[in-house]
Amino acid sequence: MKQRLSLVILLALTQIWAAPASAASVTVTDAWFRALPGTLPAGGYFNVHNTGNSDLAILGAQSDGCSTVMMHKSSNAGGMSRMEMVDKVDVPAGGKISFAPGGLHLMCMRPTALMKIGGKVPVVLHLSDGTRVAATFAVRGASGK
Ligand SMILES: [Cu+2]
Repeated sequence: MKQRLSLVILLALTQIWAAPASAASVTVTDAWFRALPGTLPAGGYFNVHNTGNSDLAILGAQSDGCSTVMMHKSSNAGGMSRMEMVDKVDVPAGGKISFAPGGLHLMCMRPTALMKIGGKVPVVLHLSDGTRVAATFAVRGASGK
Protein backbone atom coordinates (compact mmCIF):
# COMPACT_ATOMS: atom_id res chain seq x y z
CA MET A 1 0.00 0.00 0.00
CA LYS A 2 2.79 2.39 0.94
CA GLN A 3 4.66 1.44 -2.17
CA ARG A 4 1.66 2.15 -4.36
CA LEU A 5 1.25 5.56 -2.76
CA SER A 6 4.84 6.55 -3.49
CA LEU A 7 4.40 5.38 -7.08
CA VAL A 8 1.40 7.69 -7.42
CA ILE A 9 3.42 10.58 -6.01
CA LEU A 10 6.29 9.77 -8.34
CA LEU A 11 3.95 9.78 -11.33
CA ALA A 12 2.50 13.11 -10.25
CA LEU A 13 5.98 14.61 -9.97
CA THR A 14 6.89 13.28 -13.40
CA GLN A 15 3.84 15.07 -14.79
CA ILE A 16 5.00 18.34 -13.28
CA TRP A 17 8.54 17.92 -14.58
CA ALA A 18 7.26 17.00 -18.01
CA ALA A 19 5.39 20.30 -18.32
CA PRO A 20 7.24 22.65 -20.67
CA ALA A 21 9.41 24.88 -18.50
CA SER A 22 9.63 27.65 -21.07
CA ALA A 23 5.87 27.93 -21.67
CA ALA A 24 5.71 31.15 -19.69
CA SER A 25 8.55 32.80 -21.61
CA VAL A 26 6.19 34.06 -24.31
CA THR A 27 3.30 36.37 -23.52
CA VAL A 28 0.48 37.26 -25.87
CA THR A 29 -1.43 40.54 -25.43
CA ASP A 30 -4.07 42.59 -27.28
CA ALA A 31 -5.32 39.52 -29.11
CA TRP A 32 -8.38 39.88 -31.34
CA PHE A 33 -10.04 38.57 -34.47
CA ARG A 34 -11.76 40.66 -37.10
CA ALA A 35 -14.93 38.68 -37.84
CA LEU A 36 -16.41 39.16 -41.31
CA PRO A 37 -19.84 38.04 -42.52
CA GLY A 38 -20.56 34.44 -43.45
CA THR A 39 -17.64 32.11 -44.03
CA LEU A 40 -15.12 34.82 -44.94
CA PRO A 41 -11.75 34.33 -43.21
CA ALA A 42 -11.18 36.24 -39.96
CA GLY A 43 -7.85 38.03 -39.48
CA GLY A 44 -6.19 37.48 -36.09
CA TYR A 45 -4.02 40.16 -34.49
CA PHE A 46 -1.90 40.22 -31.32
CA ASN A 47 1.40 41.24 -29.78
CA VAL A 48 3.84 38.56 -28.71
CA HIS A 49 6.74 39.14 -26.33
CA ASN A 50 9.54 36.64 -25.79
CA THR A 51 10.54 37.24 -22.16
CA GLY A 52 12.97 34.32 -22.14
CA ASN A 53 16.65 33.98 -23.02
CA SER A 54 16.22 31.81 -26.10
CA ASP A 55 15.26 32.82 -29.60
CA LEU A 56 11.94 31.29 -30.59
CA ALA A 57 9.74 31.15 -33.63
CA ILE A 58 6.00 30.74 -34.09
CA LEU A 59 5.48 27.81 -36.43
CA GLY A 60 1.70 27.82 -36.58
CA ALA A 61 -1.55 28.08 -34.67
CA GLN A 62 -4.79 26.25 -34.14
CA SER A 63 -8.17 27.29 -32.80
CA ASP A 64 -11.57 25.78 -32.11
CA GLY A 65 -12.91 28.93 -33.75
CA CYS A 66 -11.43 28.04 -37.14
CA SER A 67 -11.24 25.04 -39.42
CA THR A 68 -7.64 25.97 -40.19
CA VAL A 69 -5.37 28.76 -39.03
CA MET A 70 -2.65 30.04 -41.35
CA MET A 71 -0.04 32.73 -40.88
CA HIS A 72 -0.06 35.47 -43.50
CA LYS A 73 1.79 38.64 -44.25
CA SER A 74 0.08 41.48 -46.06
CA SER A 75 2.08 43.86 -48.16
CA ASN A 76 1.30 46.78 -50.36
CA ALA A 77 3.31 47.02 -53.56
CA GLY A 78 2.41 49.70 -56.09
CA GLY A 79 -1.02 50.22 -54.59
CA MET A 80 -1.82 46.50 -54.83
CA SER A 81 -2.54 44.80 -51.53
CA ARG A 82 -1.57 41.15 -51.34
CA MET A 83 -1.01 38.40 -48.76
CA GLU A 84 1.64 35.73 -48.59
CA MET A 85 1.75 32.58 -46.51
CA VAL A 86 4.38 32.59 -43.78
CA ASP A 87 5.51 29.30 -42.22
CA LYS A 88 7.67 30.78 -39.45
CA VAL A 89 7.72 34.04 -37.52
CA ASP A 90 10.89 34.64 -35.50
CA VAL A 91 10.51 36.07 -32.00
CA PRO A 92 14.06 36.68 -30.75
CA ALA A 93 14.95 36.49 -27.05
CA GLY A 94 13.61 39.66 -25.43
CA GLY A 95 11.90 40.65 -28.67
CA LYS A 96 8.36 41.79 -29.39
CA ILE A 97 6.49 41.11 -32.62
CA SER A 98 3.18 42.61 -33.65
CA PHE A 99 0.60 40.83 -35.73
CA ALA A 100 -1.38 43.83 -36.95
CA PRO A 101 -3.70 44.86 -39.77
CA GLY A 102 -1.66 45.47 -42.93
CA GLY A 103 1.17 43.18 -41.81
CA LEU A 104 1.52 39.81 -40.15
CA HIS A 105 -1.76 38.19 -39.19
CA LEU A 106 -3.39 34.88 -38.44
CA MET A 107 -5.85 33.86 -41.09
CA CYS A 108 -8.74 31.92 -39.60
CA MET A 109 -10.24 29.90 -42.43
CA ARG A 110 -13.87 28.83 -42.31
CA PRO A 111 -14.64 30.27 -38.86
CA THR A 112 -16.86 28.11 -36.65
CA ALA A 113 -19.89 29.20 -34.62
CA LEU A 114 -17.50 30.36 -31.87
CA MET A 115 -16.48 33.33 -34.03
CA LYS A 116 -19.20 35.71 -32.83
CA ILE A 117 -18.71 39.45 -32.48
CA GLY A 118 -18.41 40.27 -28.78
CA GLY A 119 -17.31 36.72 -27.97
CA LYS A 120 -13.98 35.12 -27.22
CA VAL A 121 -12.05 32.47 -29.13
CA PRO A 122 -9.19 30.33 -27.79
CA VAL A 123 -6.02 30.09 -29.89
CA VAL A 124 -2.95 27.91 -29.36
CA LEU A 125 0.35 29.02 -30.84
CA HIS A 126 2.95 26.38 -31.70
CA LEU A 127 6.50 27.41 -30.87
CA SER A 128 9.78 26.17 -32.29
CA ASP A 129 10.88 24.72 -28.91
CA GLY A 130 7.89 22.38 -28.95
CA THR A 131 5.83 24.33 -26.43
CA ARG A 132 2.35 25.66 -27.02
CA VAL A 133 1.01 28.96 -25.79
CA ALA A 134 -2.71 29.42 -25.23
CA ALA A 135 -4.30 32.83 -25.70
CA THR A 136 -7.83 34.17 -25.74
CA PHE A 137 -8.80 36.35 -28.68
CA ALA A 138 -11.66 38.85 -28.44
CA VAL A 139 -13.92 38.85 -31.49
CA ARG A 140 -14.58 42.27 -33.02
CA GLY A 141 -16.49 43.30 -36.12
CA ALA A 142 -15.27 44.50 -39.51
CA SER A 143 -14.45 47.98 -38.15
CA GLY A 144 -12.16 46.47 -35.52
CA LYS A 145 -14.55 47.56 -32.75
CU1 LIG B 1 -4.48 36.69 -44.74
